[in-house]
Amino acid sequence: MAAHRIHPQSQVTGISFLHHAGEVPSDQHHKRGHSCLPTRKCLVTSCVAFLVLGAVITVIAVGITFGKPANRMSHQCRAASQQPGFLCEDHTTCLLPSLLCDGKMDCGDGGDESATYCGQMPNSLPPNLIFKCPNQKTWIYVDRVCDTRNDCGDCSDESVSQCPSCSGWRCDTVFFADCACIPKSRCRNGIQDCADWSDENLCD
Ligand SMILES: [Ca+2]
Ligand SMILES: [Ca+2]
Repeated sequence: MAAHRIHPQSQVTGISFLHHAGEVPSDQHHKRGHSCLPTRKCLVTSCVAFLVLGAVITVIAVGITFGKPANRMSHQCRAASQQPGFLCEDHTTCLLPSLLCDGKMDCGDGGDESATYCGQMPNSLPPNLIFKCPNQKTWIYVDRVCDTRNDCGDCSDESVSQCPSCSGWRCDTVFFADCACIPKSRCRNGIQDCADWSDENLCD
C-alpha cells in the first residue's frame, strides 16, 4: 500500500516549481510577448531584410573578386597579321586574341590570364576580340574567323559573306571541321576533302 500512496504535498511542490522557474501559462506569455510575432508582416519584413543583406554581401564579394573594373579598351593593339590583338602591360607584347585565358601566361605579368579578363567570359573579354556566332549560343576569338576551320559549329565564322576571299581552295567539303574553303596544303595530299574530289583533281 505504501508504494501507491500519493503525497499531496509533492503535487503542490511541483506547481510551485514551475512558477519559480519563471515559466508562465501560455496566455500570459503571449501578453508579455516578443516585439515581432510570427505574423505575415513579420515574415515579409524578415525576408526583405535577408534579401538586402544577401545583395550587399554579393556586391562586396564581386568587388573583392574582380577588383576595380579594368579599362579593357586600353589594351588594344594590332597583331602581326594586322588583326586586333591584346596589348600586355609592358606596352610592347601584342598577343593574338586566342592567347587570352588559354591557361598559359603569355604576358610577362600573366595579365592575359587574370580574373579581370577571364572571370566572366565572354563578357569580361575586350569586346573587339570576340566574335559572337550568329546563333548567339557560342562565341569565338576573332582570330578564329576566316581561318578555314569550323569554330562556330555551323560555319558562320567561315561563311562566304564573312570571308569573301579564300586563301586555299573553295569547295563543298566533307569533314565537319571544314567549311567551304580548305588550305592549299590539303590539295593533292591523297585524302578527299571536297565532295567532288576537286581538291585531288583540280587544285594545284
Ligand atoms: Ca595565355
Ligand atoms: Ca574558323
